Order: sequence, then C-alpha cells, then structure tokens
Amino acid sequence: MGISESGKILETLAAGKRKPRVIVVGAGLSGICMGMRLMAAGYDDLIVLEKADRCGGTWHYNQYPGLRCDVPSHYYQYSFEPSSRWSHRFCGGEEIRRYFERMARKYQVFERIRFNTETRHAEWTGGGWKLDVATANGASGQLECDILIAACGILVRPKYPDIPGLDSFAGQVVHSARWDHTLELAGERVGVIGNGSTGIQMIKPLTDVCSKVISFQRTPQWVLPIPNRKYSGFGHWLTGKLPILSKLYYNGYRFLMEQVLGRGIIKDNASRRMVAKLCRWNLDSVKDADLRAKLTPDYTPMCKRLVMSSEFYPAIQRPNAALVRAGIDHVEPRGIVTTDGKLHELDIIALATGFHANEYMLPMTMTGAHGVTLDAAWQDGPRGYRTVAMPNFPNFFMVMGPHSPVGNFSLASIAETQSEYIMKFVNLWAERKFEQVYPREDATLRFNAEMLANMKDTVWATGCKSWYLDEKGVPGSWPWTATRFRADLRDPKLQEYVIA
Ligand code: N01
Repeated sequence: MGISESGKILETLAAGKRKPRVIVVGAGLSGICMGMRLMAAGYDDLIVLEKADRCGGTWHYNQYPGLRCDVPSHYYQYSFEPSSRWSHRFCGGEEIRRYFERMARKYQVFERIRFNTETRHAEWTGGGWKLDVATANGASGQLECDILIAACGILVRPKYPDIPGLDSFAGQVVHSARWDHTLELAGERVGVIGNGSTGIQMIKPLTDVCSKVISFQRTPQWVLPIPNRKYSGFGHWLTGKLPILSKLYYNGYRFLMEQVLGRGIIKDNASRRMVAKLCRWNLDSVKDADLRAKLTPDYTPMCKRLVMSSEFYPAIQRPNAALVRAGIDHVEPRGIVTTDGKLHELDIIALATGFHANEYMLPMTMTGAHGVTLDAAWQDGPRGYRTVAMPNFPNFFMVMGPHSPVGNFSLASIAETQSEYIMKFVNLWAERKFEQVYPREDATLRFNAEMLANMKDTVWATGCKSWYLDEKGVPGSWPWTATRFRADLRDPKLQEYVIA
C-alpha cells in the first residue's frame, strides 16, 4: 500500500478491514504528509488539528524578510509529488507553504484540518485517546481517536532573549518567527540580534531598503556560498514535459545533502574537510581584514547549522551595514548599548534569536498507559524509539519526533519515511492484528544508548553551542546515515514492541 509516483492511490481500504479514527496534531509538512498517506490508503476518518489559521507550520509562522529554505526545493518536496514549477533553487517561504497547502488540498486533507484549534492534553483511555482541545475563540471540547499522531515540528516556540531593558525600547521589537507585516522598513535603522540561518538571511534584504543595518553577532557562523539560481520559464516547461528531470533534480540534491554533507556531519571525512575549505574560501572573499577576523568562527564548520548564502558577505560589506561583536549590555529607549559602552541608535530591533528547539508536542500534556505522563517520560529530555514512538504511549506515533535526522536531511524526505512506517501500524490495526501497540522500554533504552555512543563522532560534538545539543550538551539528532535511517524504518521490528 502507498502512493504511486504520480500520487495515485495504489490500494484502497480492503474489504473486512476496520477503519481507525485517526487524529494528527499539526498541519505542517509532516502532518500533511501523514494525512496524505492516510487519505491515499482510504483512512478518511481523519482529523488534523492545527493551532494556526493556515497550514504550513514553519512556513506559516516564519515570514521575515528574505526567508528562504536552505534545502534545494527540488529535494524539499514529497518525492511522489514533484513540482516542475519551483521558481528558484532555494525558494521563498510562501512559495513553499503554498506547495504544502496544495498537497493538502489535492489529497482532501485540507478539509479535515481544524484550524485555530490547539491540542492541550491527550489521555490514553485504555482503548483509545481522548483529547482536550481549545479553539482560538475560547471554546473547548473533547475528541476521541484510535490512533494519535503528533506532527508538531521542532522549531516552533520563538526564543526571546533575556536582555535588560528590551521592554523599554522606544522603537519596535519583532521576532523573526512572528514578523509584523505592518512594519515600515524603508529608511529605518535596524538592529538584528542573532546570526544563525535566520539572522544572516535577513541582512541582504534589509540592507536593500533600510538606512542602516547592524548585525549583533555573539558567535560567528561558517557560511557556504551556494548561489540561488532562478529557474527559467523554459526550465519549468521542460521539467513539466520530462518528469525524469524532476527525478534527476531530486536524486541529485538528495545525494549531495545525504551522501556528501550528511556523511561529513556524522564522521570526520573528506566531505567535512571539503566543506571547511569552501567556507574558508568564501570567508576570504571579505576584503577588510578586521571585518574578516570578526566573521571568523573558532569551531568546525557544520558544528552549528551550516548557513547557505552567497549574499551575506557582500551585504555585510555594504556601506549601510555594520557588524558588532561586542556583547549586548542592555537596551535603552534609543537603542542597544554594548559592553564597550557604545549606544547603537535604532528604530527597529529584529530578534533572530532562534527557538526553544526540540520541544516536539510540548506544551501539550499527555498521559499514556499505566498513568505515565509525558513529563515523566521526558524528565531527562525528549527520548523516543527510532524517532517515531514512545514506551507506554499506545497507538501513538510521531512524525519528526526526537532524534529525527533534522540536522542532516530534507524534512520532507524524513516525513515520508516516518509516515510510511507509521502506516504499517495503521494497517495492522485495521487488520485487527492488535488493539494497542507501543515500543518496549528495553528496546528504546538500547536504541538511545546506541545513538548516544555514536554521537561522539558527529560534528555537533566537536565543541560549539547549537540547538542540536540539549541542555546537557548532548546532541539529539540522528547520528547515522540516511541509508540507515530508511533501513531502520523500513519494516517494524515487532519483537521490539509490546503488542496487545
Ligand atoms: O536560530 P539559531 P535561527 N544575545 O538558534 C543568537 C532553521 N532555519 O532562527 O550562536 C545575543 O540557529 C545566537 O547566538 P549564539 C535552521 O535549521 C532555516 O537562525 O548562541 N545573541 C545565534 O546567533 C536553523 O538552524 C532557514 O552565540 C543571541 C542566533 O541568535 C534553525 O532554523 C532559515 C541571544 C540564533 O540562531 C534556527 O535558525 C532560518 C542573546 N541573548 C532558519 N540569544 C533556512 O532554511 C540567541 N542569540 C535558510
């Protein structure tokens, strides 16, 4: 069972199978992918709960100037639903969001999404899940299902820095993930705090229109220069006529991300060294020695998420751009005061300070079998079984759950693999092979121990601070190859599950 290359249903629900009531929490690319698979297989007793008023997840919440995906669009899409019309190699946020919404509509997932509806609590009743939900207009209610799937994303809750005096700023303060579109940028003096992928992406478009742009940089970033090629009308026509081209694009970029960059992340190898050389070469393009020194990181490239940009270095060298390395002491009504005592007068402060990463379905609370709560299960940090399930949480699955390879590969591809795996359990339930299923505690502990043991070789563990590491400094992302990820999730190892 599955979705064919053309997105057609290969097998509908066979006679005699029961149809589960499924609830998916989240209508981002993961929840939509899960919904598409369920609908394609005929499991249409489906509700998707989405707390926002649009689908798209990340691509709905993030709308800051210059927002683009750092994974090529031909690979940041579902392999079974290739688009021939991507405008650029790295497309903008709204174009990506529209693609996922189009997919939700095509597979009739869209009409099953309950927007403005937040899942507050999920309780295992012994025979299924009961959910407490609340809507944006203050109403609350309960829903029940046989199978619950969390697809809540990983970088969701914006992190606001604890900077003294930030509230006293006379201008506007805006977080990248909650951009205010009424903000007039033309001619303004903007300070950008943070220079991860987000902060760096903003600099060029801001310098296009603002009178002054200051990047407040606590830790420099390595930047890999990949030009953002625009695809021509002829290119669209040709890719539309020859679907093999889409496939070639997809496989080519997948190879590059997974087998070149991805392998360099998990082992110190030739691609790690090649990336380091390319980043160094890119940095050397900065003419001013003082600026270059300020932009030079002291850690291994890819330890923090590698920034892909051929625009940042040219933009930060523009006359209306400046880079400040001195720490931020406090904010006062006129602007930011750095630890060297200097006041940087500003009209707008843009916070590109990232997210409370790896919270998954939190702050939703859950109580699974034997009264085990999510808080208790995750008291030492989010832990899961092979990224998709948790002991004591029956008939519960996650897309993009803990330890997913979010640092290495395209999230669309990860969602495909995980949702296909989850479908195997949905089918088994439909075939009455079980009433409840969850991974065994010992299998989960073994998986986590093996994963941690492999973390020491990854680039994340080479001495930097990033959202890939948890509060104890332990990396939480998949430390193996994409090939292993797909092999691990090809067929459920039912002996590693409690089945009743
Ligand atoms: O967030 P980040 P992000 N004072 O956590 C700084 C994806 N993404 O939104 O490094 C001063 O990476 C912090 O400094 P430091 C992508 O996966 C993708 O940029 O901790 N500075 C850092 O510079 C990415 O990895 C795309 O010293 C403070 C920055 O804020 C992930 O999202 C685009 C501070 C946070 O960087 C997150 O990226 C955008 C403080 N108090 C995002 N607190 C693309 O696809 C934090 N910082 C291109």
